[in-house]
Amino acid sequence: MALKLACIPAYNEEKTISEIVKKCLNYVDKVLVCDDGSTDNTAKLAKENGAQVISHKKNQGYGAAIASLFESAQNQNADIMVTIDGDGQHDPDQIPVLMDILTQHNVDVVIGSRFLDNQTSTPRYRKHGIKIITSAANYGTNLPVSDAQSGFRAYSKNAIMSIHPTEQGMAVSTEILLKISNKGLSLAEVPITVSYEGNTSKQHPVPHGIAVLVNTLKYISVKHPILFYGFPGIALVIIGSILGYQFLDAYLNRDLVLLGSLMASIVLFLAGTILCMTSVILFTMATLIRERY
Ligand SMILES: Nc1nc2c(ncn2[C@@H]2O[C@H](COP(=O)(O)OP(=O)(O)O)[C@@H](O)[C@H]2O)c(=O)[nH]1
Ligand SMILES: [Mg+2]
Repeated sequence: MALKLACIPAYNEEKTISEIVKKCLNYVDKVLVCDDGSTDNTAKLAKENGAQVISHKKNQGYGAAIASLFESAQNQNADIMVTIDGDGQHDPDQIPVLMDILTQHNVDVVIGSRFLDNQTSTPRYRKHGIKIITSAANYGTNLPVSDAQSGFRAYSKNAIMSIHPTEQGMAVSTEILLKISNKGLSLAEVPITVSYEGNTSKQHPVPHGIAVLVNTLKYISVKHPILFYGFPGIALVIIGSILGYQFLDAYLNRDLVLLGSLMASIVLFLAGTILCMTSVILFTMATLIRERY
């Protein structure tokens, strides 16, 4: 029989975890909760309500929790894994919607999106932030998803076995998308609702959004090193050369020492060269890694 798991990353979610575990058990064989170093009763309540609990001694972040859940699903040889947040923002009653698409249409990953159908009124600042991160992720992965930051996802056995996340923070959502793209796994999105009532976030959205965006760019820059490092590097080398020429011209023809131009020229030339070398190294590494896997 196919083993269906619901996997919940949870950090201090004692208010909501019991209800979510109970509801998830209506749709899956087993619920795994990754208690990510909670200092409240999350682990105890999750166990009491029938979940298997994986505990991190210290808080490590959403991505680390997702990685532990993937590892456990792999060890248990799970056939389907649904990840769902522990703070009550996602509705476990929508688990069958994701699982049905997975099994009936034979896709590897189904993402629950809050922006398809617009059933959810996401706060404006959040919506814009998520859209920017999603555009960056789409650019890097070539996957046209509408909600790259959704934690409500379903994975097939093939996806469970081939994805090994490493990113500790929220950018793990982008990292997984990149792995889906690199491994040629199939992907679908379905509309879901997300509740924004009560305390739905552990971090302030602005620094949090910026951190996720920077990390997302990190993944994409590795995939497109020439664009991210090579072209800016060449531009800096050219500007540095122009300034160097200016300095030499003034020195040789007008007996002027343009110290500013000389300094700027050296700095830009060096920075440009470093960027160009970075792009070549990353490009070579990315090619080697692609060949290996
Ligand atoms: N922020 C955060 N969430 C974690 C962590 N570890 C596990 N989680 C869980 O990941 C889910 C999503 O986190 P949340 O802060 O609600 O993210 P947001 O709703 O996207 O702003 C929740 O179920 C958290 O309990 C962690 O270290 N930080
Ligand atoms: Mg939340």
